[in-house]
Amino acid sequence: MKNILITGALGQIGSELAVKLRSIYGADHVVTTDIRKTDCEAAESGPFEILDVTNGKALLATAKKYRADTIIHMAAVLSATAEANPVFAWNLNMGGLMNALEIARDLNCQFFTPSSIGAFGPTTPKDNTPQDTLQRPTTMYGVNKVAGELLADYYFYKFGVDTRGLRFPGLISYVTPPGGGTTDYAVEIYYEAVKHKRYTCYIAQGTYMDMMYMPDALNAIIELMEADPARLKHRNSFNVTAMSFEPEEIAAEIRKAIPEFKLHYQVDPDRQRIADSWPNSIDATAATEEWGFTTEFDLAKMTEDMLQQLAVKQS
Ligand code: AKB
Repeated sequence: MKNILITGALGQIGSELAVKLRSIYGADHVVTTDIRKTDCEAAESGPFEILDVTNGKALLATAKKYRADTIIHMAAVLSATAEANPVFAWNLNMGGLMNALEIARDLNCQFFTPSSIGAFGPTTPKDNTPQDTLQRPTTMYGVNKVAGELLADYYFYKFGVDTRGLRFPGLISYVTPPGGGTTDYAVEIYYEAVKHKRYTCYIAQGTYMDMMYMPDALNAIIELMEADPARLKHRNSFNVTAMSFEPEEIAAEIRKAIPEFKLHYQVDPDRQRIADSWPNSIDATAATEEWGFTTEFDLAKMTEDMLQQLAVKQS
């Protein structure tokens, strides 16, 4: 990775990844792009271009302009937004991915794009979900993710493009909030705990989903991209996770610092349906064996850091 182009770079993952990559590879070697500009470090700390990934010509021109040898393709909508707008999601998530893969092929770029626990469905084994298993998702987001995994593998087998990917769980961060996801409650709960000492959760009590703290997710992307290709039996995409919990467990952890914190429920049937179709917990053994995946943050350590950082941010 010498000259890196990130699409959707001002979103939840991209905005932090860009800053970290610039600190490693140099500010001028990471160009951030997004459909619109917002005031944030990822847009200000190095080159930034407005870019709609469904415009393949514009994407190619930007990749050429910055002599990209690596494309990190983040531009996509998340599960709840995709479910509300399935045609829009298909066009953006698949159209953008196809354009980005074609340019990676054309310019001989290494390529990363995230998949998700959303690539699994109700018929997938629910607990300790294996790396290689049944994937019949019942959401548009899941359909996009499975198709994206297959497409990225196809570009590797057919054209030799060095495609790599991770199946991310819910990602938790105090920097850029997520939007339109099913796991977003696990971020909102911290903001509300610090601000109002209470939270009304749209996901039902007892619903387990995998989660990971953003610093671990960023390390995982960089480690996978730097991994020796000879060790990779899989490419698109590796199961990765740091923890699995249900809302009461995160609330109990928050109460260690904010004892008066109250958790109520007002379940959103649409997002609950999505959550119910996903695994309770996934198995990341393949990632550990093939490129040394590890995590630093469990629920306790993440909660301590989130509450401290948000207290400063919201003061
Ligand atoms: C979502 O909830 O849609 C995402 C994901 C797990 O892919 N956070």
